[in-house]
Amino acid sequence: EDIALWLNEAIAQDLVALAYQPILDIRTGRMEAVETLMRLKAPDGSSISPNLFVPIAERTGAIIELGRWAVEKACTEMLVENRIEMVTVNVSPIQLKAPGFAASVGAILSETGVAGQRLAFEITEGLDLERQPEIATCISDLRALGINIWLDDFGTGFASLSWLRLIDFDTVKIDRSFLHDAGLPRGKAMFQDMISLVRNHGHKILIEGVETEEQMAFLRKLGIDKAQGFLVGRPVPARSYPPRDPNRP
Ligand code: G
Ligand code: G
Ligand code: NA
Ligand code: MN
Repeated sequence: EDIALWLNEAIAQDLVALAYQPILDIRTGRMEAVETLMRLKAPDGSSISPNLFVPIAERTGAIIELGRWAVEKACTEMLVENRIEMVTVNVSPIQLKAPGFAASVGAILSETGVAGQRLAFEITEGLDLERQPEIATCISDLRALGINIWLDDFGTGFASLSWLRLIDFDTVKIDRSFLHDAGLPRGKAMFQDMISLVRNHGHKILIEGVETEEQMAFLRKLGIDKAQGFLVGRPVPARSYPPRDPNRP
């Protein structure tokens, strides 16, 4: 577990960076926001996927400082610079449970002068929310700062419906596996049922993993609010924004 050791050093050693993937507002055709995605450089120069290092950082607690750093960096390099109106940042439930997280975000907002409304935190359903009251408390503290709260990877966790019932998410991101399965007869019905469920609950809907024009036409027909995926744009560094073609960094 070499990774566990140098995750603590990654910020000081300048081994961590952020990439930003665009989110399209389907109706207006404008880039509504970008999602912040953490990148880690190994000492040998190769890149380590968050799928690998985030679970380790969650176990060791390093995610708390890495996550705080990501919020601050996204604020300074994207929002203060006015490269885009809004950014989303992935936030681990471990961060939401740690004392002082909302306060540390509040401090970043005051130091950078960024309005909380320009941030959305993407939360992945996972933990049993009903047994974790400190998470709901933290979420309401973040809301009091103006921060938008989005549900990420909807449909993959074991507690999807209880999260939807307990927290008033601004936007729900449907996990990309559902769009891919929508190409199959049974998958299509499931996809449309999920859309109805989320929409009837009053949340905006973002579909992830949009890769083809055919999928985008399908989403338009269903009246979906937002899309993200390789068709809209890949994750790229801050300096690629604003893009010359606003829909394609
Ligand atoms: O973009 P990529 O495939 O590398 O992202 C893989 C996974 O890692 C995604 O599920 C994404 O939500 C998650 N992830 C990316 N950046 C962060 C981060 O800063 N914090 C947390 N908790 N998860 C992240
Ligand atoms: O779990 P989360 O949705 O945050 O995952 C983000 C990850 O998904 C990133 O690693 C990103 O590179 C990847 N990703 C983004 N768009 C697409 C896409 O259109 N297709 C596929 N297969 N992966 C994507
Ligand atoms: Na995400
Ligand atoms: Mn996701």
